[in-house]
Amino acid sequence: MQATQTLQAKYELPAGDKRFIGWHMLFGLIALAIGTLFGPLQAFEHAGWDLYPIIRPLFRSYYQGLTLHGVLNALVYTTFFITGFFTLTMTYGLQRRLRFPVVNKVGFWMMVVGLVTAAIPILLDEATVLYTFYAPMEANWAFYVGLTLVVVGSWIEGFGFYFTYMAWRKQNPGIRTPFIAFGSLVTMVMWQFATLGVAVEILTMLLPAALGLIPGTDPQLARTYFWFTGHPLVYFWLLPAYVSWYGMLPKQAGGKLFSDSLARLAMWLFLVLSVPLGFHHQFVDPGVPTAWKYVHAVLTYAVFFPSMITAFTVIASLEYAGRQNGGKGILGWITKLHWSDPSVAAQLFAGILFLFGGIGGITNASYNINLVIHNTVWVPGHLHLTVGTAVTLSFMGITYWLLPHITGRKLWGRKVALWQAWTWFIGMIIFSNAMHVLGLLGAPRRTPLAQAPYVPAEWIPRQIQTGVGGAILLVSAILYFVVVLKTVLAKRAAPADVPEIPVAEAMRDPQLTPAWLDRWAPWLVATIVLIIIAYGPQLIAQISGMQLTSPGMRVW
Ligand code: HAS
Ligand code: CU
Repeated sequence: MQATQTLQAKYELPAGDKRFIGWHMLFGLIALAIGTLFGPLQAFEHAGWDLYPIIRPLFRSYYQGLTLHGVLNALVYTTFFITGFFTLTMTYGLQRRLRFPVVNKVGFWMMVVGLVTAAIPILLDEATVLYTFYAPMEANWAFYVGLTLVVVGSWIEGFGFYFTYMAWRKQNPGIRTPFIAFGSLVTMVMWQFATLGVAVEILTMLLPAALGLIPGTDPQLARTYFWFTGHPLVYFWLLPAYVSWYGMLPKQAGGKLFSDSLARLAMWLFLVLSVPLGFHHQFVDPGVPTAWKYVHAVLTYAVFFPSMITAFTVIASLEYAGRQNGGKGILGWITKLHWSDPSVAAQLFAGILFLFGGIGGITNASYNINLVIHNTVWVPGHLHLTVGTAVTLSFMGITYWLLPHITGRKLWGRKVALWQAWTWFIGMIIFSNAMHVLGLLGAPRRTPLAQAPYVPAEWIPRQIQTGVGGAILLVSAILYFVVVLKTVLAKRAAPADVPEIPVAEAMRDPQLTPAWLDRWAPWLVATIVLIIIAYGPQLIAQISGMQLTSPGMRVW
């Protein structure tokens, strides 16, 4: 392993690979820029400052805006960013080029075609079905074709990573897979299992219905297919951030990865446990028997553990870093964590807010409490701490070294970038706190509250708080894009000013990590068996009772 680590220092990403990663970032960040704009519009609407009438000639409704927000941010930005980031972690981690670059290119351009195909009907208000596109709402067929192409494109990029890994493995028998590549592979494999649900949903039901080939859909079965994918989707977003928190952030903070074994164990547990939990999104669905909801609730508590392992291991790594930097006392090390580095600060804030997002997640997973918060504004409060902060703010932090690295520039405006991280943190605390409380007070999610006739007085201060949080987040988003644009449009910098790719060394030689933590077969078998146990009987029952009788609806 020592040999690979020295190599790591020497390997330089070839210019072509940097460009290819850059293309991913370009599309991902354009999606984020457009998608994010609609967030504040929603928040302002809740506060009673409805700007939708002003943009009406372009965007017809709150729901069209909400669809753009969810699809572009949660589905498109994430997928492009993640496949691009993994191109870096795979090749730099394994110290080699992609085995078949053409495979990854085909996958990437298929995602681009898919993005355009799905975006057109959304922009034309022909697919205002939100990012969960529940049946029997029916979008224009092109929306489903586009999403399918994005998913299949991401699979193909995944295959490109597997070929690369297999080629590396052949040349490096017995060597532990370098962690950042390992984590990326596990994430992609998990994603391929996970997306089978939505693939079946679209190809057997939504698309044929939209094309008029079948009379209608079965909404209950469609929801089951959707959440088969929809829950693990959240770990597809989260695990790349974990790859960075375990494998990169400790180095940036001045330390080492506390335990390579625990990091790998957490990743394997996510592979095994991410998929078989989808019914925790369907606790109120009458067509799912209570016993199966119970099974999925228990498994949801199980997937809490790898995140607890992560909290422990990442914080231990950070504590080590803080002490290396001269921190003393029980908490003194926290102040020594390179807070002035915007990439570090962004990821630390992301982790801190994720502690609260995780508590909310466990609240959601508790069946009887879920009945209180389900379909209320609490849920978007939760998802903005998780995907909206733990993931997005981490990805923003990552771009603060990644974009300069791949473009050969110096990060423009470190102070501005630092302000960006702080404003996201503060704005999100205000925003998500308001959303959580509003949810407990009974405010429904996905509702233009300013137009609702039933709003009690006690909601109003929280609605205004939502708007204030949204305004701060808008400022933060603008700062982010200013930093990004100023950085990539600047002149090339001297090599010494261009950030390196941070890869954290483990405290103990990874070769000492037990071999079973670097072996695929048992984990793949466990994953498949658990999915069959948790979903098999219900899928058989729901498919054999399927009734394609709900005609497609256009509710917008
Ligand atoms: Fe969730 C709904 C349960 C995690 C996203 N979730 C959602 C929705 C989204 C979402 C988008 O059981 C809405 C879907 C929709 O539109 O309907 N969620 C959970 C549970 C977890 C969880 C149990 N969710 C996530 C993550 C997401 C995400 C991660 C995105 C990335 N969620 C639910 C449930 C629902 C739900 C129900 C359905 C609600 C309903 O009724 O509709 C767990 O995985 C959480 C575990 C997390 C932890 C936290 C560990 C903390 C760490 C931070 C360490 C700190 C550091 C900083 C590094 C245990 C790792 C240190 C800093 C220093 C300065 C020292
Ligand atoms: Cu979930």
